[in-house]
Amino acid sequence: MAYRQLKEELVLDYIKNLELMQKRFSSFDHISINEVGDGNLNYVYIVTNKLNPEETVILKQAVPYLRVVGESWPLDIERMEFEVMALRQEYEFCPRMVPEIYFADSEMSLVIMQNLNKHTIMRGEMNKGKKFPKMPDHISTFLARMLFKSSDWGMAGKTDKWPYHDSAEKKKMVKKFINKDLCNLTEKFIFSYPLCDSDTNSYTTGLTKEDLAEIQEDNELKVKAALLKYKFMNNAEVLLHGDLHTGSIMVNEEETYVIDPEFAFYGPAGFDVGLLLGNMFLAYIAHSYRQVELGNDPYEYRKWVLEAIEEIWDGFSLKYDKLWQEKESEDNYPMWDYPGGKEAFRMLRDAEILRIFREAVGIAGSVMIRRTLGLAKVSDIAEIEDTEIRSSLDRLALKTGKQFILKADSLNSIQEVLSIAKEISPLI
Ligand code: ADP
Ligand code: SR1
Ligand code: MG
Repeated sequence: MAYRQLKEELVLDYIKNLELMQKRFSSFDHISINEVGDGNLNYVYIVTNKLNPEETVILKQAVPYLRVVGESWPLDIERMEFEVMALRQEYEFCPRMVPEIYFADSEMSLVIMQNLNKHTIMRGEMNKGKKFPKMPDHISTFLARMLFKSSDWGMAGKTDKWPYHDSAEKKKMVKKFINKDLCNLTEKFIFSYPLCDSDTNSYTTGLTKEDLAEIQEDNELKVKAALLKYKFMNNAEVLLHGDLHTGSIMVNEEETYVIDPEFAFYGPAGFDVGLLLGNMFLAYIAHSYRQVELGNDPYEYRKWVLEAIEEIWDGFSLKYDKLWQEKESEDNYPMWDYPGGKEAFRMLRDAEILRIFREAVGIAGSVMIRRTLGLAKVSDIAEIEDTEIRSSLDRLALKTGKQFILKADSLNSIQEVLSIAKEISPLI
């Protein structure tokens, strides 16, 4: 079927005619359809049988433009294919952590998937001051599995002939995930526009020329940010989600799901970790005010956010390391089979994890700057109404982001990263 945009009134017609949906819904006589796409790119409909709310699906369709900007910014609708391919790959590595796909139609650029109706978007819940004690363990598992299993370290095929490891499968994956349109958005909206005086930027009126110059006219910062962008463009290391912020995570007390991987591509290993940590640090800053607004002493919640950040990093690094050791012992690769070889293997793992860590810190900084100066905002700080308070929090986000980028290459532990954040926005 040739592409046409399904407006709300057309969704039911479309669903009704699908054999798979006829099996899932006992009747189409009392269906409710609600558009919930609070995202920047697509239309998302919840389709539910009002007589049996367990009969429910999500239909997500791409439109041929960037929704947050409008039709003046055309965008390839092929992007839904990347979301579908990524969801399938994530489901293989991390079952029960991404929604199940029920049906996909590439010509219509849409996917019908599991409605995570027992989960809510983590950002919104965090804004309300909710804690999710199991989330760091879950999300670090997701990150470790995705990043290790899709890498050359994790995908090397086992062969018994020299050179023992074979990279063909990974190269096929890199090719499959050339996601040029959405990478182009990231290159521009994260790594370029916020770092210069671009028309696309938008920020709190209270930020001064000096605040902007601190970011947009600092040579050392601009060089480091440009190098991060270059890594993003060139280092096809692991299959990334590509947009792993707290609005792409759906949670409840027991479970954590990751949605919306349309930006998936093969990129630098620190990118997803950095994106997530940057968003958590924005929450840390936002809650110096949000908690007061909620009538609480900010200390306790902000402490939890920092502990969650630490737990995500520690969990990720330990699990990544463990997956690597398991892979090595399964493959019985002779590289480390000599006296002292095990120590060399450990040194390699440590060096690689440190490299990912430093890259993630730089990315976290880039994300904090883009969400403050760039077009696409996140609600944590942006939805605080008082302009003066918002400006002061924006300033903290810029300062923290800047220090992360400047210091990333000299940092060795997550505690050092937390210390930078606490120096700029004290945990009180
Ligand atoms: P976009 O790609 O436009 O950013 P998202 O995939 O983030 O869109 O979806 C927008 C919103 O739709 C989410 O914030 C969430 O509220 C809802 N949503 C998306 N997928 C699901 C799902 N599988 N189950 C429940 N709600 C979902
Ligand atoms: C203007 S680009 C839109 C942004 O929304 C998505 O969720 C990504 O974060 C992207 O950068
Ligand atoms: Mg999206």
